[in-house]
Amino acid sequence: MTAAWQTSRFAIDLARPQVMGIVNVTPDSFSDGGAHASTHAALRHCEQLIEEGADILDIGGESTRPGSPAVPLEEELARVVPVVREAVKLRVPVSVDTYKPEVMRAVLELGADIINDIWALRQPGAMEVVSAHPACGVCLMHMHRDPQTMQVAPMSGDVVPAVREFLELQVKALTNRGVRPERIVLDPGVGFGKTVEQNFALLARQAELLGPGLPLLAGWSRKSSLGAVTGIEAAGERMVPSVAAAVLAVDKGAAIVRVHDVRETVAALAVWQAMNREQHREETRQ
Ligand code: YH5
Repeated sequence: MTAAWQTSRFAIDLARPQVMGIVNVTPDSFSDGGAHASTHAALRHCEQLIEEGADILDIGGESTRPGSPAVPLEEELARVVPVVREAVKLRVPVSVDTYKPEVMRAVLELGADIINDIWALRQPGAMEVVSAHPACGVCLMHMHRDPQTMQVAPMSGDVVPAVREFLELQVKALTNRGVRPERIVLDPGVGFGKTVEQNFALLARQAELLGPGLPLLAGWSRKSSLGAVTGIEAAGERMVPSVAAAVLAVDKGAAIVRVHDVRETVAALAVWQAMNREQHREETRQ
């Protein structure tokens, strides 16, 4: 018996760690040249990540960094829809990083497999869109406050039970609407309104989040907590700490890691798997 994540078209095998590759469709990451150029660049990036070993693509039209402005609906649709329309023709599951119900509806219509929502379906109408779909997968992430204010006043107290209880509530709300738990994955939301120490507490005690029995997704890639503990200020230079965090998250029970650096993460996880296989062999010996 091995777990799988049920999504629109794929039952994603969680017997080995899955690597979700990040695809940003934003004018700043794929400079000028207009909408067509950024679509083309994003699709090239999708193909590259698949070649590097990505198991899932995560396409997003809003770069959700602390303090970054929200993207208007029409702009997000214009960025994401043309990319998803083509990305679903590639051979891996397509996740879309959005919290807007209109974007969710549009991409599910195009055949997207997973809705990845930093708001955990708290925006009005989002629960309805996901529960109206017969099979799409969903990632529910914990976020304290909102992207504009989350780092102004981070969480206080013991974050681990708070994150767990929040996620449990969202799961209950969704399953009450008829969504099977096999479709749901949980995410502690690294960096979303937490201090550096709180983010690492969520890593150290990640096992406490496995209580609800749902798979965990962890997104440490390039985040500022990794900058804080390494002194690496440029996000683009945080590949090594990002890979380290991905391996640690998997070792602490994460089923999926969301990363920028797919090739390096896949290689690092091959080492973890070689160890893990032997650990299981040892455990089943009497
Ligand atoms: C996540 O953790 N994060 S968008 C700030 C950075 C680097 C990266 C420079 N969507 C997550 O990737 N979805 C985002 O510092 C997400 N889990 C899930 N499920 C933010 C991001 C980033 C922010």
